[in-house]
Amino acid sequence: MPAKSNNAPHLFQPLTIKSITLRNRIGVSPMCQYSSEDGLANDWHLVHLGARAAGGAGLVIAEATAVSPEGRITPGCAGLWADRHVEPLIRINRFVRQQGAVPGIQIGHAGRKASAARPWDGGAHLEAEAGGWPTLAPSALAFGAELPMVPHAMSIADILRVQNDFVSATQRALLAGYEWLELHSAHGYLSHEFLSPLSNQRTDSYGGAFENRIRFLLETTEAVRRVWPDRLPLAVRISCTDWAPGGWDLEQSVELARRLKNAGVDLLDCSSGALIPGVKIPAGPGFQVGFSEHIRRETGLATAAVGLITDPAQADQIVRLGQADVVLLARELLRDPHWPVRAARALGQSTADMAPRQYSRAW
Ligand code: 531
Repeated sequence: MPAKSNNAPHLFQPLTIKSITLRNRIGVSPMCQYSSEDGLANDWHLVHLGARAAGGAGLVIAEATAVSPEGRITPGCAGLWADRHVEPLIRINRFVRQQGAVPGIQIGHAGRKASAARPWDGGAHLEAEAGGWPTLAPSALAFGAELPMVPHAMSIADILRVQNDFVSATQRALLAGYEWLELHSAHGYLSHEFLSPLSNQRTDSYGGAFENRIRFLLETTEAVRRVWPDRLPLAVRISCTDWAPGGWDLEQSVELARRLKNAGVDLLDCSSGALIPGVKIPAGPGFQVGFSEHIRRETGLATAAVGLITDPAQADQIVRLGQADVVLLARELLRDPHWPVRAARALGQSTADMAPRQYSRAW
């Protein structure tokens, strides 16, 4: 494909994956709000996600949502471990769709990084008396000094239970009206902990060789794909590198992407890092885009680029050059929910299908 031809897709070209069409290539990256009680969504989530849907994003992905109570990062994290979580999400997703965006959700399990205080309460591991709980991980290795709790090394029964939790959460996500599902296998949470030799020192079939370390994610993906309808996109977020010697890296990510593609994954969301503390990350504008570009080129799998994407021309170029199919913005969309409309104007594109008519006098 001639990546630089004038017909190349750009930021405001729709994207169809399976039966779902995004009105543009701009997605709201999943961002923890730490604002749930007992995992339930509330008015904060309606306003946070709704505002960004009204702001013109094509895809709005709800925050990392725990598949089990012990899989929450903090006591304020969202959850889908019980049927009662579904109803408030239905309302939010209806609103997101009414604004022309596709509602998505990221589901995950925080592994050894679970049971922490909310960031504004310091983010440290919680003692039991402060509402903390025992954590689970592939191996009994703590994250580090700032999250020192040693997790319980998962038994095979634990692994099967968590995989079943992913399946049940997927079924609830469907009932809640989500049209895009992302499995969280990045940022040092449970599934990433299985992938990386730095956190996975198991000697059974879930540790050691590459084939074994990817087993948890591949089996989970296959099980989820069986209940998540074929017509709906399934994405996986990975950390493409641990930025650490002896850790997970881009070469393994490429091979994993091939396996995930065969397992029915439609898009790989390419992030990096957060498995271990104290790592030097060369963060700068679009610093993870190269991972997305490489994996997309090597595997033919659709990708999303994320990380310090803030500028309309930069975002447009990522899509135009074939470095990613979708750009996911996080903090920039916190600063300005209307960034997509602003970007369209900056790039001389129509805002017709983006700016809400209630706000039309503003543009
Ligand atoms: C930290 C983070 C952001 C981007 C790259 C690496 C790490 N985030 C990760 C979030 C939780 C809040 C902190 C999740 O992935 C759930």
